[in-house]
Amino acid sequence: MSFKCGIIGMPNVGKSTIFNAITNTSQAQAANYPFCTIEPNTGRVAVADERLIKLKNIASSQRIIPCFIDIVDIAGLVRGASKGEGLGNQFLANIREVDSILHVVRAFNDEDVTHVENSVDPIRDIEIIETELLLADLATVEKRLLSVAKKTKTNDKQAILEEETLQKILEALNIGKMVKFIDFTSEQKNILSSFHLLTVKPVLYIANVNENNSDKELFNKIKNYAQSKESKVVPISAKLESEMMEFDENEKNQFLVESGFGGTGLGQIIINGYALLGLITFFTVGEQEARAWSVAKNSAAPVAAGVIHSDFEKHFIKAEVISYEDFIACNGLSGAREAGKLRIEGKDYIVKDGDIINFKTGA
Ligand SMILES: Nc1nc2c(ncn2[C@@H]2O[C@H](COP(=O)(O)OP(=O)(O)OP(=O)(O)O)[C@@H](O)[C@H]2O)c(=O)[nH]1
Ligand SMILES: [Mg+2]
Repeated sequence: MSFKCGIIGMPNVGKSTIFNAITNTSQAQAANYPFCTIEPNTGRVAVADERLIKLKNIASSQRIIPCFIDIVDIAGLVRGASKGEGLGNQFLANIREVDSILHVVRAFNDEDVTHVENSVDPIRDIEIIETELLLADLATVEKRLLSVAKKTKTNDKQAILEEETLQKILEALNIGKMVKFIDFTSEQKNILSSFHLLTVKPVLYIANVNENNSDKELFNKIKNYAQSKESKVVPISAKLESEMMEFDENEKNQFLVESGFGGTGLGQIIINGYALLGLITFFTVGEQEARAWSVAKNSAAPVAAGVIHSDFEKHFIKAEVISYEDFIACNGLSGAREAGKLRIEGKDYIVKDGDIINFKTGA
């Protein structure tokens, strides 16, 4: 199972350039005119995790298999998209399909690069996009309320819960509050995904900054905004990264650090994106492979087993668990077992980041 991150933003702000840089391809056409991208581009990136190398070495596994994230480069969005302006509806349908959003915001000055609003103003740009997402959700909720009203007349319990949840969402959207900031009951939370809303998705902001990341004024505006939305911003220079396609990962990283960045754009997105999505990593380690898997934080052991194979969740019996630290300290499985660090856990066990797990299933 891999997670899908959608790249969104205003037209011509560098989304496809960033997509190419982080997927290390030239797959997406990037050009200096708005709406260059129409059909979404998709690429898959491996999540680098140094722990995998150590696990492979200790267990003498033949190979490493990292987790993967799918990146989708989506068409640009303008004012009125929720009413069909620009590539409106098509764009919104592409966003519905992703698990989380990478919102690219222009934070570089270059008179040669067209801005559809004719000036560089990151907060205005963010607000245009987020307003369109809110309006799209509003339309979805209003439509759904009309269809559920027919069922509530018959006192259908599920329909009543749905209507009550939709009303709560409607009130929030009407005051400009995104769905992810609403306090839902667990019953309401359970039906939320069936509405396919947009403002429920986690957003990580990407500031497309100039080549030496020196213009802190524009960047800090985005940083403050991101903080106010309980999110984060990663600075990336699309231009600089797109000029380093020939570099290997280490060279790229070193060059970017020297240029005033925290590392490669992809590295920064993964570090910040994982936390934002509430994802953790667990491992399976054997002679054949040392492999990383992603699961949502606070997942019980059977859910984690289900990530490996959907049948494993149903037929879960128990999990043999060693923490990453214990596995390293005891030099592997047998050492950990001898030291009493291998735990047998049942279906209520909450998987921790770094756990090395061997699932026993009846499947
Ligand atoms: N100076 C400068 N130009 C950039 C930067 N990033 C992108 N550009 C240029 O901006 C133009 C648009 O880039 P794209 O990556 O196609 O932008 P996009 O957001 O995918 O555009 P649409 O698909 O049309 O929405 C291209 O000419 C890029 O070379 C940057 O960091 N600095
Ligand atoms: Mg594009």
